[in-house]
Amino acid sequence: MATTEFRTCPLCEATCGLELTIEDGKVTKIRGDADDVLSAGFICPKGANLGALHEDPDRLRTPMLRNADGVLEPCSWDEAFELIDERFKRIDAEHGRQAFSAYLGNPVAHSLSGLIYGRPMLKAIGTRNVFSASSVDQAPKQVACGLMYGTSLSITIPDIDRTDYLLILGADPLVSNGSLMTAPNFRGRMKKIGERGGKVVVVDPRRSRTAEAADEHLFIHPGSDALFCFAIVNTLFAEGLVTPGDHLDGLLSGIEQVEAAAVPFTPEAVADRCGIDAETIRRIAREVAAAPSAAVYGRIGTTTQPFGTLTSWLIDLISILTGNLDRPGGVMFPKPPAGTPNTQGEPGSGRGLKIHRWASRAKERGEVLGELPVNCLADEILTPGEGQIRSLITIGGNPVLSTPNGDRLARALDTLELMISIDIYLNETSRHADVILPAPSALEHSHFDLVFTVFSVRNYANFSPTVFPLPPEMLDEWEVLLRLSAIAGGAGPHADIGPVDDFFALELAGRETRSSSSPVHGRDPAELVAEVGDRSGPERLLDIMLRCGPYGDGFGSNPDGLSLAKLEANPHGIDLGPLEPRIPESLRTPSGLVELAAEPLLADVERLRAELDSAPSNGDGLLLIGRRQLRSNNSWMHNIPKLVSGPEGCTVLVNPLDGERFGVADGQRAVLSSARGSIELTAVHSDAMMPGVVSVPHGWGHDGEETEINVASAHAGANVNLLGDTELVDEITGTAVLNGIPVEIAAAG
Ligand SMILES: Nc1nc2c(c(=O)[nH]1)N[C@H]1C(S)=C(S)[C@@H](COP(=O)(O)OP(=O)(O)OC[C@H]3O[C@@H](n4cnc5c(=O)[nH]c(N)nc54)[C@H](O)[C@@H]3O)O[C@H]1N2
Ligand SMILES: Nc1nc2c(c(=O)[nH]1)N[C@H]1C(S)=C(S)[C@@H](COP(=O)(O)OP(=O)(O)OC[C@H]3O[C@@H](n4cnc5c(=O)[nH]c(N)nc54)[C@H](O)[C@@H]3O)O[C@H]1N2
Ligand code: SF4
Ligand SMILES: [Mo]
Repeated sequence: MATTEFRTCPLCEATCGLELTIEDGKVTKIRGDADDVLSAGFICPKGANLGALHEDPDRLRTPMLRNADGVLEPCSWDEAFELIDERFKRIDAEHGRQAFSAYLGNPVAHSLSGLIYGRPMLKAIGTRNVFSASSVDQAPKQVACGLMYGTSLSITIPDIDRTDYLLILGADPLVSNGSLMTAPNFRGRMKKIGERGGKVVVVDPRRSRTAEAADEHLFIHPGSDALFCFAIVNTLFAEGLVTPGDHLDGLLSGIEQVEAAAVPFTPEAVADRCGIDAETIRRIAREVAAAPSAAVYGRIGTTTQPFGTLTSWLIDLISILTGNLDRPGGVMFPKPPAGTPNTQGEPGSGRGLKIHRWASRAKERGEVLGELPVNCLADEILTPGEGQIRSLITIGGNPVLSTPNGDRLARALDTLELMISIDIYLNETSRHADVILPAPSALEHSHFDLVFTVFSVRNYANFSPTVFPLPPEMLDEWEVLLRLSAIAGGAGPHADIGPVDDFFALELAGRETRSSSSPVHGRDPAELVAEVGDRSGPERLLDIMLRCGPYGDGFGSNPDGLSLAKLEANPHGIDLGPLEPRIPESLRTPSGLVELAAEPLLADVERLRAELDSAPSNGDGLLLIGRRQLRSNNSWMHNIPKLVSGPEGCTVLVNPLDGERFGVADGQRAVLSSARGSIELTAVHSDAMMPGVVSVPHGWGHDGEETEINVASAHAGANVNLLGDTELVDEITGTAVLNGIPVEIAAAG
């Protein structure tokens, strides 16, 4: 008999609602859930293959342990945890806690278990050597926004459903389905901007799918967005177009410093470096200022470049100076149901974002967001001396493919005394582990988007219960993380995790009851924990967060409010309305103001100014940029036959003029090389590329060696990150430069 289940897709930030048809314990059909409060039936090819991912025969279903011959083979959970415990103790005794490290990959952001139990595990280990995908991704945006608004999750989100003007830099949401902007069916939402008489402009060195659908597209030289944005800011001041709006009266600090800093960046001064003429830059500035409402949005093309943090800052400055911060149609702060640092505590009581509180040992790269940039991980492992990293745990990460110079990192991983991977595959990274702990399939655990409700264009809440029961031989990811926490805490490999979990629940409830702004202030934490009943694990903690959150039932004080039970009764989610103005209530800077000219940002402006006097980074040569592909998910999902056999492959897109210039024909095999390495792949001529720029997607290069991803290995592609350079970073955050890498191209053979 067929049954229907509703579930949020955990694969990307769009968080689409899916309708699953289940027959005889198998998913026989997946389509978009037409009643989903946010996605209203939208789905992409990846979401439609969630069943295939569940069924994938290569997906790990037992732990794996490296045997005496160095080969990974299946083992029991006890054997896995016993080995970890033994090595953990040995490394700890000999070298202390700073010898341990962790890499948290992209899927952690989509995992309730990972989000709730990952950090406590890191705390139990007690190392500062924490790395994550943030430093090959959005850390610059989080730092820029954190310095301006007070917390690393104070990210402004374009209110695209009401805006009259959307300026997009370095993002291709029609393919990526949006990032730091949860907005399923971006194409539909974008079309409505036009129907309202609005305009969409895309700034990108490639005429992306989004640029194709926009009203206007401007080619820009890779890495020059900070200059372009500064020239817009310069124009706004020069032409008297700075009007932040009455609603921000008395709430902005540093506007004079911004004006002074912008002086050298006239449209004329930046035009050549950007490849955009001065008059066009002025026109865009005037259009943004004149639009009834406007939102400026930048994504991966603007963060993973040498001035990622400055670009992110300038993008917000344009919105602020044109009166578009915190008002409908501009950029706004969502109010997520489980709360965030900017819904908790008293406004005006913020401590602000601190950065560079410590530095990595070997490369001396500064801490941001409590982490170190993954760019220095290999050096921190390979450089001998006090504090050398000797152990790594990866959680849902494949840094060998996703980070620059992954080949060197791979060699470093083989020198570790203990490497653990929590993953669903034996792949390019996990093959270096001593122990692989399998995570269940997405359909074998419940789901709630703690992170993406913070970045959504509409406030909403949606909970997905488990579709298939966890197989008896499996542990859930939170149980694995708790077992590892117990080992790090000295409780050994067989610890009963129940009491530890109870302790977490009590601790969370206690934080609420102690907080003067919480609806449960002053109550007994044990009473709250008792009230959430016999739930355990992340669901129990989620229930507490929801009930104490901004829409919560407050454990009785607001009886119609949210609880997990209420979400369970609403399988298509609950709409919590459009974004609403949240300033000053959301600000957590020490001053209680929006800090337009935070010191670390201003300090980096001189480096940008020096760009005006220097030659472009690769003269007449080529610059390499990346792109997303509809049927890929970073470095994985290439093992799903229906996705990988589609029309997209791992190719280098080259402007026909460059093809001719360098003797590389359309469809020909080409060698692409940088100062760090070279790869061979098929060249495709495309006038969508700006001349002088080539594009290669990341996440490929499945060489098949000692991995068990057989479909992916048959569609290997090349690893573009072999061309990356761990020395090329955004100075403030240490985030890797993935866009704008100097390269050469030649016909292969
Ligand atoms: N050149 C270049 N490099 C890039 C980028 C780029 O634009 N250009 N983009 C960067 C960005 S934005 C990001 S976010 C990173 C992503 O890079 P990573 O953080 O490495 O993440 P993924 O590549 O998504 O790899 C995810 C890993 O998690 C495993 N996995 C999948 N589902 C689960 C699960 O439910 N549980 C667990 N435990 N594991 C799971 C997969 O098998 C895979 O090994 O790549 C970055 N690398
Ligand atoms: N299908 C699919 N969806 C995904 C992913 C995936 O792998 N596949 N990955 C997910 C992840 S982890 C993330 S972080 C998001 C990323 O989401 P997006 O940022 O929307 O992803 P991209 O398609 O890489 O878009 C980046 C754009 O920046 C452009 N670009 C490159 N360099 C520059 C530059 O210097 N200046 C400007 N202005 N533009 C530049 C590129 O040409 C490209 O069009 O996507 C998510 N969604
Ligand atoms: S757009 Fe993202 S969330 Fe929606 S179905 Fe596709 S992968 Fe899933
Ligand atoms: Mo990402």
